[in-house]
Amino acid sequence: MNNSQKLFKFLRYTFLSMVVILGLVTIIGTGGSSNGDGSGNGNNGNGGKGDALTEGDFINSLGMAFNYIEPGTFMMGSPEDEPGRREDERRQQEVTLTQGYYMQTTPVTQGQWVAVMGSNPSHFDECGTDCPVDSVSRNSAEDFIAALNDLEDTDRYALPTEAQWEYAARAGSTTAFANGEITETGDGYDPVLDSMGWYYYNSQVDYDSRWGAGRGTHPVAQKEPNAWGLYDMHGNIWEWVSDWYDSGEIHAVARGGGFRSTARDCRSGYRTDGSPSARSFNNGFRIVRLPSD
Ligand SMILES: [Ca+2]
Repeated sequence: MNNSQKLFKFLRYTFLSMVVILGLVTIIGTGGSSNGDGSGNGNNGNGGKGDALTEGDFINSLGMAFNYIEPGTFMMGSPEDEPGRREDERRQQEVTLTQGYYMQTTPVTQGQWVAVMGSNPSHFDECGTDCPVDSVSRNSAEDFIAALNDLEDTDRYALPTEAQWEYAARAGSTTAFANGEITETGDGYDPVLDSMGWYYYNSQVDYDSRWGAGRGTHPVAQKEPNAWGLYDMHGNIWEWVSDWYDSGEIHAVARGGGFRSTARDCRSGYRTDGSPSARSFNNGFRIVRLPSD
């Protein structure tokens, strides 16, 4: 064995040791969390936000956090008598998800987008790297997912289906919001939503939003998570899902409401639509990772 072979062997050994060490750190780092309470301490000041962005049942190579959502059955859509319900919402129906999946705990952030795509399309770039990426069309969200799949040499990342999104948003609840009923159907203060989401009433910002009324997006995971440890499902940024709004494949569905939505449009059952090529500062997304077969 010559010197360069020795050096190669040494480097390989060092590298493998580091992999083992990193693996142990990863196991220790996530061993304490489980579905539902993995992010339960995520709301106590500066430490909270960092935890929410780095803790979950699955952490990918970029540090994106996901919680495992078990298979199950739920009532999709809102009941006819839910206050604030709109006519274009679908009739309530029982939906069974036969396969579990990993749901990203927050919307895709500007920092995560830049790490994959190289530049930041966001209107609210002054909000910062932990704010949701905005001004992404559904088509460009698909481009991000394709690039992330390439990056990790997998095909398991996808947009959530509309059913996957709503099942995760409800987190076992049957009320308008994951943690209770809606009480404000105008443009005022809704105390239940206020605890979980940024919406028209509470979304004023300190940075220059370059938009009327001084409202904009906020860093993710500052409000309370739902029972399954998911943040910002209600409000902050509308989230593209993979479904089409109608059978014509013209308009794509977005869910959850955003920083300029009134409370009624942030309900778990509400759906809106847009052209899949349209970029709007209202729209972002989060992703799922499908488990191996
Ligand atoms: Ca949202």
